[in-house]
Amino acid sequence: MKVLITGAGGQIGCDLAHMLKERGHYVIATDIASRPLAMCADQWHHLDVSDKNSVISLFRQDEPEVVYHLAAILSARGEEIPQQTYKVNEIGTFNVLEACREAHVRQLMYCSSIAVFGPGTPDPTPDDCFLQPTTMYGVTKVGGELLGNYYHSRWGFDFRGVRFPGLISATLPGGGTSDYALFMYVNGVRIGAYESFCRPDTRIPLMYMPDALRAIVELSEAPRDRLGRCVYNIAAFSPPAQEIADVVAKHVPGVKLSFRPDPGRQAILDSWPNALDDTCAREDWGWSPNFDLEAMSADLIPKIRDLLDDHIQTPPPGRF
Ligand code: AKB
Repeated sequence: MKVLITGAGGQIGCDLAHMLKERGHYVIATDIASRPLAMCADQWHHLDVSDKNSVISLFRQDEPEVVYHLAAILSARGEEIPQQTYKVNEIGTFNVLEACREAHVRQLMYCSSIAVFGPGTPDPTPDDCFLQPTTMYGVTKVGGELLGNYYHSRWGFDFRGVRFPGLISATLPGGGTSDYALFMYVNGVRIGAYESFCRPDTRIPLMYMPDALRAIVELSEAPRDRLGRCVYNIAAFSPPAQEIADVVAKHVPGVKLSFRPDPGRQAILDSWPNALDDTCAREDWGWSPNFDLEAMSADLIPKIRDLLDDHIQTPPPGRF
């Protein structure tokens, strides 16, 4: 099957392309940025999702059956450039939905996030709960969910999405507020130290990348008549930041992990749920995570060491 990915140059793209190739798909990867070294897609195209004509003409030319829409500016970066974030995330999602309609794409897979929620949600937070995010990123993710639901009910378009927790992988993120968790691992292994920009008691939903990829691919493959909704919470683990530091320290002897909260990013973290209730995903399409914090750490730390040995990536200095 022909699958197209938008925003494939970000944290998820290379790993998702790899998983889709392993499942036998022909993968067309697109991004406004240049092709990452580790990208294994069959084709790479430059694509700015905020440019509607380019999105429509690429979809018409390549005729993908399924589109994974990853292109987005994340929460911390989004607060620095809210107008651009609206353009890429909200208008970009509208353009992708319109292009799907015009080019007869069968299905759109949408990456939403815990950032659709704001302060005061129940713990754990269910799928159907008030959505009052405090960030532009969160506002645009709510907008994308609602647009997708509209295309589903108005035209029967097969729109599906997951609300990702903060994702942890050996591949570097770009501008997220959940990135403190990932950098404890990456910088802890790479330079033996990391100062987190949050309090040690900060607790948000997190997930290891292989589970996140499996979730979105399994949701794509689930029979539509089993799905009671378009967008699902998915959950794995929600440790306090101090617990992550303790696990990293156990695996990386001598690592120095400290905490210096940044008020802006701490406020965003405090506005997000502590944990998600993913009962609907479990019941409708059999979702279940494979990795808890300990299993992830045992798998991830050797991968980060391998990447450093291969010099595939070096974290940019001062990046969140
Ligand atoms: C972010 O921190 O902005 C993202 C997210 C949780 O959606 N990783």
